[in-house]
Amino acid sequence: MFDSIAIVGATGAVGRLIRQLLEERDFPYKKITFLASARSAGSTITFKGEEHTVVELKPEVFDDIDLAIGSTPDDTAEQFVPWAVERNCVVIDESGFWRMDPKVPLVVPEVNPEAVRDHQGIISSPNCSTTQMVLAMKPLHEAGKITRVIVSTYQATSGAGVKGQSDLIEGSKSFLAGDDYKYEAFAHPIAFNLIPQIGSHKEQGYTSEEMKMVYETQKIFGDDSIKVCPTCVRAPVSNCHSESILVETEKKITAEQARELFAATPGIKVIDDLDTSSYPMPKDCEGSDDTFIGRIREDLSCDNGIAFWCVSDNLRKGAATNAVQIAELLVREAATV
Ligand code: A2P
Ligand code: 11C
Repeated sequence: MFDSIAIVGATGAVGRLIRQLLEERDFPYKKITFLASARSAGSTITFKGEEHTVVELKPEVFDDIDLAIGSTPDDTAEQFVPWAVERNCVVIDESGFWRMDPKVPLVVPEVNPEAVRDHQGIISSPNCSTTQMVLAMKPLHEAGKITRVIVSTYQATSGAGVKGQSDLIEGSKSFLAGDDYKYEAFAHPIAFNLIPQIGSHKEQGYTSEEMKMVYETQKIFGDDSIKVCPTCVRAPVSNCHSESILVETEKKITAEQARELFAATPGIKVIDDLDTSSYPMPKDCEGSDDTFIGRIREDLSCDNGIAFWCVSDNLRKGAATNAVQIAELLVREAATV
């Protein structure tokens, strides 16, 4: 039990969802503080029927906070996390800044809950495109040991924040009206288009988003021998990332076995009947904390391959839900010590 908790970045899109989830899931605490930049300090947030004033993020605010859940830009997380940890406040951080630090566990509670036990004050939550993929990989890895993954993503514009959303909506309206539109979040029009680049050029022709999928996956499974070949694509979809995933395993897994393994995994729902055109689609998965899997089939090009389609709400399980689940895991761990 943490007496005093805080949301850092409480005014943001993910911060708003974290608030909603803490309320929905009745997360235990005695005091809650909402932190954001000087821009929003002094504004009010209504939470559980009470008005709270947003407080500016500064080192001293962590003097009496035990647990902070942060969803801020990377440079803000780089700065505030040490302020909190120095004051014995545990931080669950959504940003990309701390994820690959060897001292920081990177956790998806259904996949590697044991990793939180070694934390030294900071626990990171993975990138949204990694989280849904590792959750889907987990039962297949346990059953057949995954050696290789080929993944192509179809990522929603909400992954690029509020500006990504307005680019999709306003860009689409302008496209249909034949007007010009100046895109802010994307280098190319996203309306009626696909953009095969998310993030900057990182290494060997792969983007930063793609390399997150490689390194974060290996860290979460504690296994650098898992080879991941990603292609990340921005799609004109408002919310929910979709992924076409092909995994190769040491031990053969049939499509039927894979279907059963997925169905038995907490956090996964299977929708898979091609004859009735039943499969997960972003429009149906929005607002759910689950990760949805369909189109499960054996690879025609190699002996031990399983191909499937995976959709998840990138703002929920991809961000806010995973962070709140890590907080719940910490509470359960503390109760068993
Ligand atoms: P603010 O609303 O005051 O800018 P989003 O990803 O939806 O843009 O949200 C980012 C969150 O991180 C917001 O709550 C934002 O607060 C917060 N944030 C951004 N920059 C800073 C900063 N320099 N210090 C504190 N909070 C920040
Ligand atoms: C996107 N996945 O869809 C990104 C957003 O490392 O947490 C989240 C980036 C991150 O653009």
